[in-house]
Amino acid sequence: MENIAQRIRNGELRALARGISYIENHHEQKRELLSTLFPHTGRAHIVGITGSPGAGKSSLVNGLVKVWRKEGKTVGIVAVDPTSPFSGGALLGDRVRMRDHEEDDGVFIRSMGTRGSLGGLSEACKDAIRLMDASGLDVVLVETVGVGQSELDIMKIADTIALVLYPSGGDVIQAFKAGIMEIADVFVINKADLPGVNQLRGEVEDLLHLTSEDKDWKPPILETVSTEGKGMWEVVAELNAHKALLTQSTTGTERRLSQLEEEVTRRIKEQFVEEISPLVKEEVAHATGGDPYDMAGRIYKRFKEEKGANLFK
Ligand SMILES: Nc1nc2c(ncn2[C@@H]2O[C@H](COP(=O)(O)OP(=O)(O)OP(=O)(O)O)[C@@H](O)[C@H]2O)c(=O)[nH]1
Ligand SMILES: [Mg+2]
Repeated sequence: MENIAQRIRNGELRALARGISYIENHHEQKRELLSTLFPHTGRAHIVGITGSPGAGKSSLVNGLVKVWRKEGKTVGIVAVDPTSPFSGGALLGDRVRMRDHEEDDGVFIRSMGTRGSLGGLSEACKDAIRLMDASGLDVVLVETVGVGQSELDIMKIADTIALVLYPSGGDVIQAFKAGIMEIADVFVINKADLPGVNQLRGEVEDLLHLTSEDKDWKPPILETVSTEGKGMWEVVAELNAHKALLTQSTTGTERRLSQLEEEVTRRIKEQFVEEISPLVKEEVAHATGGDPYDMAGRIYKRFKEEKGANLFK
């Protein structure tokens, strides 16, 4: 364990790949590996790239990586596909679009799907990002498809979130409803070579007025043609500027603290649910009546009595 943790810290990509497999397969030493490496995290710039299917996220990622590489930074990419029964095609597509970086050992690419992942994709994803962070990669990009709840969870891991939209994609309202508009730090109108850019910009601006008041960061709206590499430097400049702001201001600390609070709360909940569920099963199976409110109250009371001072031990 010492060995693999040390090798990950040394930036060995093969060790990193193995460590991520430990996470996905719930290897018995997964927890120890994560605890060993946690003190060495917090350095990478974690960037979430989200947007509806086909918006051009992978093409954008490909273009952004080129710029970061020119700046001398190393980059890790997590391509997340929660719709994994069909992921074969999508991930293969990503691989094709990212082949520009195949030979580059300053770029590490990993795809993750829900298939086989027991503890939820966002957990596995977060842990994989931590390993990448600990391995010394400067930027870690997380690409997620769609704008649903699991994407939202995954995005909350990021320091900086970019929402990729495209003309006539019709996804602005959907993103707004899903709560992504509120958490996006940078808006990218990709496929700016297609008609309808100004209309889309207007829609985004209108909705932004509703969500962003008195914040110290005003989310920029940028235009790109990812397939031609247009607008990439500008996007990287804004993402870097956002990171710089997080580092300088208290916003970054607040963000990490609230992320930590959320994560710790969730882990406690998971542990609690695991411990109480046998009791719940038993009570429900033998229930002779009563409503769920009564049952929940009774079970909780019994749980506390039985566990006593040993709660959570
Ligand atoms: N015209 C135009 N097409 C683009 C642009 N960027 C990407 N595309 C095309 O849009 C399609 C989808 O691009 P991807 O980069 O795979 O999009 P994605 O958002 O990663 O797609 P999923 O991962 O499947 O959700 C591809 O056929 C790209 O060639 C662009 O700026 N202009
Ligand atoms: Mg993609």
